Amino acid sequence: MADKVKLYDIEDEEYMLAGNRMCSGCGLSLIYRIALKALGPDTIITVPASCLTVLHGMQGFTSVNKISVLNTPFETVAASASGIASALEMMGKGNEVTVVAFAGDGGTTDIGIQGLSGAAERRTNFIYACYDNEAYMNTGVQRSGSTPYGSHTTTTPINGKREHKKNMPRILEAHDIPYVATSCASYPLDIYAKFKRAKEIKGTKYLHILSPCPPGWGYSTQDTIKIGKLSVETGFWPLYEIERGKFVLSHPSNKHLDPSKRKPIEDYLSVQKRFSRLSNEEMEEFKEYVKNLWDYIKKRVECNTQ
Ligand SMILES: Cc1ncc(C[n+]2csc(CCOP(=O)(O)OP(=O)(O)O)c2C)c(N)n1
Ligand code: SF4
Ligand SMILES: [Mg+2]
Repeated sequence: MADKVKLYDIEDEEYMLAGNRMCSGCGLSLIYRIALKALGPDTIITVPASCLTVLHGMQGFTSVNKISVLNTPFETVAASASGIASALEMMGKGNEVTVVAFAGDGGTTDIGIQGLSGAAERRTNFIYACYDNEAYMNTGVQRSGSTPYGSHTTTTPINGKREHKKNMPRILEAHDIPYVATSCASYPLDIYAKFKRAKEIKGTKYLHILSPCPPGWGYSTQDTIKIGKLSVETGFWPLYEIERGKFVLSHPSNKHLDPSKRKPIEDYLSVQKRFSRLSNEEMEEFKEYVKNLWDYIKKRVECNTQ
C-alpha cells in the first residue's frame, strides 16, 4: 500500500510551469501538478484528446517541463502507451522509464476502454491514470459513462442523466491487475502517495481520480477543494487502494464505514448547478446509490479480516 506522505516529502521541482490554458479552479491542474512531481522526469506520458491536451498546449509553448508527452488519437491512449512500454522493454529500459497513459473519463470509460482492457489483460507495465471530471468537458459538457445520475449536461438537458456512474475501478480490478486506487483533486498528499506506489509496482496500475470542474459542474472557481472534499466526506467518492486483491480504505474515507460519520449527500449535490433540478425522489435514489456503494465496500473490508 502507499506510504503515508507529509507535505515536506513532496518534490520541490515543478514540472508544470506557471501559466497554462486551463480554466481557473480546474481540478485537473492540481492533480497533474502533483502527479508529475511523484512521477519525475524519467516518464513518458500519452494523452488523448481532452482538457489535458489543452493544458499541455502546443510544441514550443507547452506548460509542461522536462517530461516527454505524446498526444494520441482519442481512443488510442492505452494502445500507444503499450507500444512505448514494449519498446522500452526491448531496449532494456523497462525499469528506468515510467510509462503513463493519462486520460479523461470519456477517453477512459467510453472510447478508450477497449485499448485499456487489452493492455491490462496483456499485463502491460504502465500506469493508467483517469482524471474524472464526469463529462466530456473539452467539447462542452456532454454526458459520459462516468457522469453521475441526475446530472444535467448538454446531452441530458431535460431530465438529467438516468443512469449511475460506471464503476471503472471495479472493472479494472476484474482484470486481476496488481494495483487499483481512487483519489481526488482535493487530497494532494493522497494523489502523490498513490502515484509513488504505482510507480514501484511492475505490471498494470490503474488510478481513478475525481476532478472537480467549475464550468461543467456549475460552481464558483474558488470552491474546487471544498467540492472535492464534500464528494469524499458524503461517501459519494470513497478513497481506497486495492493491492493484489487486498482492499484498504484510505484516510479520510476509513471512518465512513460508519454511515453516521458521512455528511448528508445533499451537502454535495446542492452546491452544484448540474444537480439543481433533482426531485426528492431522485435525491432518494442518490442516497440508495451511496448506501449500496458502502454495503459493497464493507463486504470487501470484512474479506481482508477473514
Ligand atoms: C475520435 C474523436 N471523437 C471526438 C473527438 C472530440 N473530442 C475532443 S476532446 C473530447 C472530450 C474528451 O472528454 P474526456 O475524455 O472526458 O476529457 P475532458 O475533456 O473531460 O478532459 C471530445 C469528444 C475527438 N477528438 N476524437
Ligand atoms: S472545462 Fe473543467 S476540466 Fe476542462 S479545463 Fe476547464 S475546469 Fe478544467
Ligand atoms: Mg471528462
